[in-house]
Amino acid sequence: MNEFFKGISKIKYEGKDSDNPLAFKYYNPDEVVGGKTMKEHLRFSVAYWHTFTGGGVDPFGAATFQRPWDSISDPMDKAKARMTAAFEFFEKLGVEYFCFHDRDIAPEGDTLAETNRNLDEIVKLTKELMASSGVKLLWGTASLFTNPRFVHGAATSCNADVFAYAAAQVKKAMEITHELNGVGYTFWGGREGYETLLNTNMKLELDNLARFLHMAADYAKEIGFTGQFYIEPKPKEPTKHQYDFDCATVLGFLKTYGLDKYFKFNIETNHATLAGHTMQHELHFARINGMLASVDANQGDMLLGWDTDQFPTDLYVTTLAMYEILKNGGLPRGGLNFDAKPRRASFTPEDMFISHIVGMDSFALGLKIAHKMLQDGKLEKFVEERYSSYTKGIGADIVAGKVGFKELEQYALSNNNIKNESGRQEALEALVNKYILQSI
Ligand code: XLS
Ligand code: NI
Ligand code: NI
Repeated sequence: MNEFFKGISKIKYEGKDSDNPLAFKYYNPDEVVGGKTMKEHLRFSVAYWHTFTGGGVDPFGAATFQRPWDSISDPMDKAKARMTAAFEFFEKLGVEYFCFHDRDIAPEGDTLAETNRNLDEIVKLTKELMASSGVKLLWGTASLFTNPRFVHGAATSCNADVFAYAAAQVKKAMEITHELNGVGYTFWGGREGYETLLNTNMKLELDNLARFLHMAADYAKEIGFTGQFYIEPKPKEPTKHQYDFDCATVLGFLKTYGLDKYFKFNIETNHATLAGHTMQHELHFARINGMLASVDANQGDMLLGWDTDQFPTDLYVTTLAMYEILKNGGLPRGGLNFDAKPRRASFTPEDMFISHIVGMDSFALGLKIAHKMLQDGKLEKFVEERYSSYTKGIGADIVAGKVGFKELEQYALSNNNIKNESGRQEALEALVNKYILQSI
């Protein structure tokens, strides 16, 4: 078979002293951490759109990425070459999962019927490549944002014909995800939001979004798709006000419309920071509400206000992310999907590998550090003690629902000596630094 990534062989674990950019320094797939292998914990996935479809365009310039399939001009031949190359990439990198949008993997035709035929042809090839490689689909999704028909949104478009088209597209994307045995299906509300209330019926748009998601849940049941449905929150870009702002907003929406039983979250680091949250905040909020299922593992640039989708390299972030993920019991119904792209100037095929390797190493190290933190239990113990007033006396009565305002007033009137303890933030930050530094 034609080799696309010539000169790059299977990426190996060489340990932390290796200088080889094409080797893992920390990610050792079969190494056991807390009873599970790293591979089982981390469930890495490659994002098809960034790694195989995207070319490195930005608002000021054309594609820069040099890819082995660049010279192929027929769109279907190119799509097939990309898919074949993708599996060579997955296998060489040692990643077990991938994710795609319908339009990443197959080109649009002149009609929806032709587009669906293109998709079927590529899905057939994908299925064969999955069978021979053992690589699995983490999730599928539909691009309801690239084509100009989605200029006013998809499920929240003012145009009912667009709503219908989007439904047909998601129906098909769910069918192919089901056929490829996807662990889940993602709903990222690409253009579900608005620019100005001067032209927007927000109530109808939100009601329609809920109607659309109910239809999706009904259809999943009809075709027997039991994979996890994820919603991926994002606060802005492309629209100014995206409806799925952050986990808390989306949970409120899901509960309002009786949808919370069908969905969990796919949380993206760069979206968390765009919403003014840390990634740990979003993961923690989702976890305590039983909604944490999957992660789009990337990072943003704190000086820029858009989704830069960089590979995750910040150990502080990966450590605290893995801390939440371990406390969640892992991501059994999801994974760590690198929704990330190399910088535009990192345009060689080697950069595709190097960027994933760095991301995988950063999460492997984060896993080891977080595991140590949890084993020692010092942070958890501190938090437990900080709230110990609720385990006895009046605190225990509050938690048990035994007292109301009258009893609490009585208590407060006779308690003239309130004493608070230090929150010790800096000491705890020093502790996290110590765990990180000792593990490197
Ligand atoms: C865009 C989103 C997108 C989703 C899948 O910002 O992250 O890539 O992950 O539609
Ligand atoms: Ni994403
Ligand atoms: Ni994103």
